[in-house]
Amino acid sequence: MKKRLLTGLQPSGTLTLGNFCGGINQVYNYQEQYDTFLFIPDLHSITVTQDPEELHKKIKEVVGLYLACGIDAQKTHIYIQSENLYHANLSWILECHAYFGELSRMHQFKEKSKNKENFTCGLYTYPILMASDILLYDAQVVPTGIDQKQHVELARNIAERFNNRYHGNYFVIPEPLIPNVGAKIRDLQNPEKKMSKSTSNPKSSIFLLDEEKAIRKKIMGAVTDNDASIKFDEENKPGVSNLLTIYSVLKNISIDETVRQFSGAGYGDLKKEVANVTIEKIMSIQEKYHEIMSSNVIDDILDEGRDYTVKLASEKYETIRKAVGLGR
Ligand code: AQP
Repeated sequence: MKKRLLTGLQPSGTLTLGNFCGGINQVYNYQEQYDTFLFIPDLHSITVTQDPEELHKKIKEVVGLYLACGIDAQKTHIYIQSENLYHANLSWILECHAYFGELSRMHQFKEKSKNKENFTCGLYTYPILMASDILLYDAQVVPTGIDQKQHVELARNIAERFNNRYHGNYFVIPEPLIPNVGAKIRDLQNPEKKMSKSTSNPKSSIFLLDEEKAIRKKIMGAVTDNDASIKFDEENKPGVSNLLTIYSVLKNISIDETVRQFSGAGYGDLKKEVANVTIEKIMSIQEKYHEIMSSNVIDDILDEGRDYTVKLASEKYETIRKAVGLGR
């Protein structure tokens, strides 16, 4: 039997090149090998304020982009988190088995709540909902960028704690699957940070629905350094290393090979080539995306995904509910 793999990308904005490299591209590469679950974590996206109409649109946009990036709905279960009530139900039970202290250590929460007077409780408990998403389906493998690794570790801790407390193998212990290259695509304007879809500076991120001209402009304007030598050194040369990483992922070649290809070149040449491969990739995604969005396939795929996963989730939830002693 194939191992089960699960991941999702929030509809909190248009997906970025970072989401592609750390998320969708991995699912694309693994969808033959694993029993694959790819969902739209819409409940996660309301941990920060969203415009309801915009969110509604983004949910289908994300599905369209999954398919346009090569995710095959015949092999992958694609579904919307909020259409399956068991995600939030199990999340509550897990919340009662997670500790305030461990949640307070989550980097993403610290980052997203920094300098804010007010943030939601959902932003704080987000990793427990993520644990629920994973544990509900006994997922063994969770492909993710480096930013979400800590959340998968929390899911493991909660699962182990639960299994020990109730003396059984109730939950499978999941493993994060981090790509060797592309686990952290960096912000083009501030390469210390990761690229994000909800950035306040559109020059920082390449969006999968950006126009060709905008992509070229953003890459040509990417922050590098004054050293003028093309080397892969994430600590001292994060901007240049980021461009090399993007090239390496999109060309599907190693970092060493990428560095070799650019030996003796200047930053301008590197940026031009990175812009070319990025445009080529994104334009081909967009061509498929527009075809998909003008067809009627999305609703059928989502209905099928919902029906399949609700059945699985209900069985798991019943087992967990009984283990805890809830209900009659
Ligand atoms: N910059 C990145 N480099 C590599 N992988 C990344 N991921 C996100 N950013 C990068 C991976 O994409 C998947 C989906 O992430 P998400 O949408 O659930 O949430 P996120 O990690 O919070 O992504 P964003 O783009 O930064 O969204 P916002 O701005 O809404 O917070 C995950 O596998 C993640 O690791």
